[in-house]
Amino acid sequence: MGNLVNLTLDDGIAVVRVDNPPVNALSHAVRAGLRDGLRAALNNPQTSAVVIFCAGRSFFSGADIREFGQRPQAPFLPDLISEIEAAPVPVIAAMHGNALGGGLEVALGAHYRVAVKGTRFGLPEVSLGLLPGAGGTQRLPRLFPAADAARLITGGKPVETHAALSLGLIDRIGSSNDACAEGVAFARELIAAGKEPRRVGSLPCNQLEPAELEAITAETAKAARGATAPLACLEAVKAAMTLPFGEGLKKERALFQDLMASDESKALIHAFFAERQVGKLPEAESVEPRAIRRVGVVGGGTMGAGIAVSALLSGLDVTLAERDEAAAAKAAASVGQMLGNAVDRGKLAGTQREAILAASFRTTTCFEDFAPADLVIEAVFESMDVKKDVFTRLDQVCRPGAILASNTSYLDLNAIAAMTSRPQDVIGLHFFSPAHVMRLLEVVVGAETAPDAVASGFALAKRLKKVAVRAGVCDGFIGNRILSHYSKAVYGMVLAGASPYAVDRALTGFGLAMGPFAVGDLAGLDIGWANRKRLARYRDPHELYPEFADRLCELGRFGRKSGRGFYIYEDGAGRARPDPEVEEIIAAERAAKGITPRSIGEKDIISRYMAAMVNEAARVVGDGIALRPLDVDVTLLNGYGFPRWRGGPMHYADTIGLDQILQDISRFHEEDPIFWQPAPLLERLAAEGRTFASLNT
Ligand code: 3H9
Repeated sequence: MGNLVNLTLDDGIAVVRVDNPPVNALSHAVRAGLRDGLRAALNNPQTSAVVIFCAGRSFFSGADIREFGQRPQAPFLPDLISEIEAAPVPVIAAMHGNALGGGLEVALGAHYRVAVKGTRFGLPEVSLGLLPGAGGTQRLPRLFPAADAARLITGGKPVETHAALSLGLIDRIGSSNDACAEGVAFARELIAAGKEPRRVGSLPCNQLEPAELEAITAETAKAARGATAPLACLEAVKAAMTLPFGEGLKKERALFQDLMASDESKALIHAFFAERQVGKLPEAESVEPRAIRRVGVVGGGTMGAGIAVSALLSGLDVTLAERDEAAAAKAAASVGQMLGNAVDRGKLAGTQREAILAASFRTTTCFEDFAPADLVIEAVFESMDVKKDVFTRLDQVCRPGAILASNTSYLDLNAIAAMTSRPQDVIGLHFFSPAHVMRLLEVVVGAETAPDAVASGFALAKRLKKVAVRAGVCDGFIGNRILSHYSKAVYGMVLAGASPYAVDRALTGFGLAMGPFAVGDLAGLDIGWANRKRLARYRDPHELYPEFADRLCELGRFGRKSGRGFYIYEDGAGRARPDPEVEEIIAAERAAKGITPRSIGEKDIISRYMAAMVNEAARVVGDGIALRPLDVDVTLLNGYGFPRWRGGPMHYADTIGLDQILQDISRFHEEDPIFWQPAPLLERLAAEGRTFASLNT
């Protein structure tokens, strides 16, 4: 049974207890131990029921993802689950924490299911580019209403205990927090009532109406944005409805194996582990983060208010400063409204909103009110002079040891820190708009930032349920620096002949949530315009500078907020329509520059976009701005809409080959030798036959 599984028998009830921290993944050793424990229990004539239970914080969280890609070793999970289902005495899954993926499939193989309050149940395989491959797609629709089963499997989102009970996934919710005791008590009741094993595989499968199937197929395809696993999940569910159970299992297995071999699942598994590794920082490993309870926010615009809301939703106390009473009242109204939206979305109860606003939030016009704060985040206008003034004043009023953070998205953090007498306490906390929604937080580390201030930035991100990435100081840090570069490639393509609409179409086809021109319109074209003006003095005079984006801004076309940008937004519903006037402006610029437009196909658009992104990302890693390639991937996945199923730009580059990226760059170099220069790190790795992943240690 090994040392991870232990078996006890008390008054006819066998308890198979698994203990494989941290999340009870179903590793080879666990599967073998579980099988041996089950067999030993069933071989004992005294056993009248078996309870499967996990120690620690959770029931099984799924197959052991670290074993994927290695040679599979028996016992295989589907066989083990069939053995559980075939047991001649009732088997009860007693659950707490999470019952996910293969873990929930074990529970579906059991005959009865009990869980304590707060347990979450889900089949998240789709988010790893897989489908539930141990009978989940065949058993769930036999227990659950068919549409709910299909959505749970294709969407991968877990359900909570009460929903699980009402949908028929579990038989009861325990009255205590002790899952094992609940399982044993349930087992005793079942025996007393003379209950037999109840095998889900023997139940008839619930069916989807044709209209429901059509609707679910359409919504799944839309949400997939080019990923294949969600539709494969649906195919497996359809097999459950049309084939006998055993045949359905075979179909599920075949689909699972195809997905397991796909680039998509490798990319998604990379993303899963990258998001966990990104928080592992050598510099902050042995230090304790500083306690953060009271937060100050300077500036109540969209960003400041979003930051305040993010902190309030995580139970922090917030004081927000604005320059005068009118601005403070406006900021308070925005915060109230954002919290109201959280109520509408079911994230917060209306009474909680009132309680938060009454007890944990206040505005001020006076920096002295930041005296007790543990952390103050500046989110004022993106101007060095304004930021310097704010930090000079914060330095005077904040208590020693308080962390002073800037939300700057481009500016030099070291110059900001130099305005204080405590540069060791200054960090960048670069939130993404809307700050209470977007998952990414760049923690920018200045030349003198103390390790415990860095650790505090990461601890704060965790509290705010965000993914933090460590970034060094440079113009734009990781994400915006790379964005600035590939934006130039995008503008360059348009100048060379592509229409902005064709570029957006090609890139959404590649899997991006939105094309770059639609994103520009959403963010406001004036932001990029201001940035280009700021950087104008550093521009190479020989560089081919596209002016059409500036022309649009000069015409007051700032994007969605002004009703026109690259697209026209006329109906108020946010629908975007291409605009011939934009094409005329671009055509006029080409003519003035003597450029004969040529056709640039979808494939070429994607190659240029990706080559520019990967090339700058390689410089960002080479310059030490990002610690590892995986930090770039996590940044682009969580802040820039990069398709998760492609794993991030560095993983994508490894997938298609660094040589290929270099060849593309040298092909484009012939057209524009200033812009297309290969990054030294990219050249070195390609020459050594290595991948970006080889640097992800
Ligand atoms: C599957 O089941 C396939 C089957 O259908 C068919 C098979 C034939 N394996 O996230 P955390 C590690 S596919 C290995 O920080 P939390 C994780 O890397 C699987 N390791 O904790 C981290 O390690 P480290 C379907 C795993 O409390 C540590 O555990 N299941 C696994 O924030 C702590 O993780 C899933 O997709 C695993 N399955 O969240 C569930 N899971 O400390 C995936 C975690 O070295 N897991 N680790 O960095 C999760 O969603 C979250 O980890 C969970 C806990 C919600 C469980």
